[in-house]
Amino acid sequence: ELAQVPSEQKAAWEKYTVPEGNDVDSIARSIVHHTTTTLARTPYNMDDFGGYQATAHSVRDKLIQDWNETQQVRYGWYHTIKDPKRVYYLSLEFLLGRAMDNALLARGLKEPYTEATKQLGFKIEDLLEEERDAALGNGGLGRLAACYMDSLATLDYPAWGYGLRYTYGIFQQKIVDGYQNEVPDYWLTYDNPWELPRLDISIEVPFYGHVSKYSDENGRTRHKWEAGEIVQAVAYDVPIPGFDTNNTINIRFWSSKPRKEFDLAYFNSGDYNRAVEDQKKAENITSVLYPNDNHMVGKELRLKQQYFWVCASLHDILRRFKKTDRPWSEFPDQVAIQLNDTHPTLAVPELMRVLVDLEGLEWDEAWNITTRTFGFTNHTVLPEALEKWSVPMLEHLLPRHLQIIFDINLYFLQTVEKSFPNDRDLLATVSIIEESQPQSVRMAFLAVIASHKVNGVAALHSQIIKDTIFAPFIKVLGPDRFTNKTNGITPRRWLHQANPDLSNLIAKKLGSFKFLKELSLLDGLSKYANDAAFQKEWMDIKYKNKVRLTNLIKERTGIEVNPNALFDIQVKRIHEYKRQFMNILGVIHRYAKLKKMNAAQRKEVVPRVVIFGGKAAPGYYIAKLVIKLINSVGEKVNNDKDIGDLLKVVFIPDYNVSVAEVIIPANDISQHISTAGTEASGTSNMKFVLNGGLILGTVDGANIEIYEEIGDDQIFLFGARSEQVEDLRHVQRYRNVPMNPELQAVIHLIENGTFGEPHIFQPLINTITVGKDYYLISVDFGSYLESNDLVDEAFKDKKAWAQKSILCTARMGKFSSDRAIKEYAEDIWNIDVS
Ligand code: GFP
Ligand code: GFP
Repeated sequence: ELAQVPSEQKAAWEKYTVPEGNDVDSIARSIVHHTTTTLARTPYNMDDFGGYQATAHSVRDKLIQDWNETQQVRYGWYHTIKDPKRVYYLSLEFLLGRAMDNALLARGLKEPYTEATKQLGFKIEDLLEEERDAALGNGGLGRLAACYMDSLATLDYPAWGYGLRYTYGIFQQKIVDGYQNEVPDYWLTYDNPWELPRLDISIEVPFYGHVSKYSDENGRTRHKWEAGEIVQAVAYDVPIPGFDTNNTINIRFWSSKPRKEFDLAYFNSGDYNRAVEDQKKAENITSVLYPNDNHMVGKELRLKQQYFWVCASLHDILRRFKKTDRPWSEFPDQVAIQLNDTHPTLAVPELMRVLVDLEGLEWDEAWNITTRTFGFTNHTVLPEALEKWSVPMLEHLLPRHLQIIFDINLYFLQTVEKSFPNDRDLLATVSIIEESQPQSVRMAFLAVIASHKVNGVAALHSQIIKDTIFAPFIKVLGPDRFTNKTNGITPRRWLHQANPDLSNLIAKKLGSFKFLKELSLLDGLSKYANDAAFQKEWMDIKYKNKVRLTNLIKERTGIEVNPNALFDIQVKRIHEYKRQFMNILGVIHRYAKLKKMNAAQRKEVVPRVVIFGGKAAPGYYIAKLVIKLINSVGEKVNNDKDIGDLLKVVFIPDYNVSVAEVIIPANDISQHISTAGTEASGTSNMKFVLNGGLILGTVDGANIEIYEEIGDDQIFLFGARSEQVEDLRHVQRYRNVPMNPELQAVIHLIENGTFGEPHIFQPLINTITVGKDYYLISVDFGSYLESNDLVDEAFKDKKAWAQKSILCTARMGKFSSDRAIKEYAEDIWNIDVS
């Protein structure tokens, strides 16, 4: 219970609340103060890391002040003027990257901090480099969550994120002998200044045990879950500053801790070791982020993570709601909860359990509240990614939740039966329970049934989910439940922070930095696209960014590349559906072609640097072979003196958010070449184009909407269309279609040992041999090569290319995450800005 400060002491509180200044002197003072107190160091034993830490603590102080202001004065219920409806974004991944530069830019404090640190003998760029990425995510889904938090804060929405504080983030990737090795990412080695431990906020999370029935005073049958194990969830808050506003929102990350009380049974029986063991087991729950991208693992520990997180988050939300004494029926008017993928779907039975078992509501009322509260975002249609939990495992870990899921299913199927009598097949197709051996729970179906809105992440993807995985639900629930929310990215990090020179140039041209909060203003650049002087300024910055990447490549791989070459980039998780394999096969084709050319022909060639980056899931054998192949091809090509700068192949190790910030601004072209219909959206495509790059891509995900905005002179689209894919697969499979001859020739080069021991790559080659090729590389290879030639041709015309580059940036207004978040706020969450 928080008490108001009595009026006598209020004066004292006010007197001693002296806000710190934002001038250089005050900033330098606070850095020195943190050096000598927080770090207990002195100028005599300082280094860049210490400088970073002290500066970070100084910035953190400012964020906390804004955080308090936002949470307590603006939204905090007891001080407040308003008690607005809030949105809670539940995401098992938040790929935040570094915080310091972001915070400085958000608060407009980069300049005084640069000066203050300079006076103390540091270079701010060096200090920023000392920060370790917060890498609590795999790829697109986690980075999307981070962009959305940035927009929610910037647009002044009352929002919170809830996640898990993994002790180990996504592994660090080392390349040894061309192969990926994984190193654990123990990112909390040093103190993390960007989180506020709130050890007082802790929630008990039950597991296992059994359910008993009893009659309440009204003679109603009620259920009581008696847990077999209880783990403590402790809160760590990470402030998320809005850009050019003091609004600072929060992500609450939960960490598992042993319960405060020892298990008395063990203690009394004198089994001290056993008691300690159990305590340690509790800490395991949040120790590691599962490194599987688009692949479901049926491990009990993963299920435990999900429930642990959902239970703690929901109880925190419910506690906050209960402070106002509103009736339960108003819960959905105060609270919107977004399920980021199916990972948090256990929140559905958990809310039902609280409302029915603990609060004594009738089932129907509880269900009504539940469905009005939740929204669900689907991010993939890949079957191997769709979560299904085995019924026996659920029953063991969460016996009451399983009962509730069965009841939800029963009532749902009853309503379906009423509307569609005698349609047994329909009942089986929409059932939450899959009649597999053992039975399993289809989490996506549960999420669809329990949410008032279900959305995909790009127009094509939202259509595909309606046509395929959720098609029967259109019939049963009606089309209105389904909607599209095309993804977006924050221009603050992906333009202003990653590409400061370009951001400054744009501001100079447009007269202000307003475009960073209203991205469609970029359109104002279009009229200069043809202006020779502006083109020069624009391309000079591109060149500078390419030099910056050239240095990073040299430093991380030892490879020297020429910044005048065309930089062709594909960075993302390594996955068969994303077809990095096709890219490297295309590179081999290019190499073979170059080798056959005479000197005169080579003169006409556009030199190209093909850049890859991305992690493969540790158990994903084929994806890891793709990495090996890229490195083997690079080894051969890069050392071929005869070819020189005409072609270079680079694999940048340990791709992460901060590396992306260097890579993306340096692109001339980026590749987004998934088999049509497999990449739900993609978001890096948006980042590359925003930074003045063209796209080489398939007619998939958000590529299509980018094409609609930037026009076909700025994008090279190729390949099969999604509506053809199924037929093509069938044909490939059963008709013995011969492999594309150019592809055949490339495979031959691998098999004859041009790139080292061929047997290593056999399993990879087998994935595309006749009768297989699920991702249709052979089908698309011809048009892929043609598009690559078109790219070369276009790049030769420097002036036209500069114009295209400017138009790319100018036309990206739609892809701001601000636009996406406003759509969610209006159509799904029904929340207002504060
Ligand atoms: C409470 C108070 C807030 C305070 C936070 C700190 O919020 O003013 O900033 O605790 O955790 F109301 P709730 O989490 O209870 O909303
Ligand atoms: C998934 C999808 C992407 C999509 C993101 C964000 O990404 O197409 O852009 O979610 O919606 F596959 P990953 O988490 O799998 O990278």
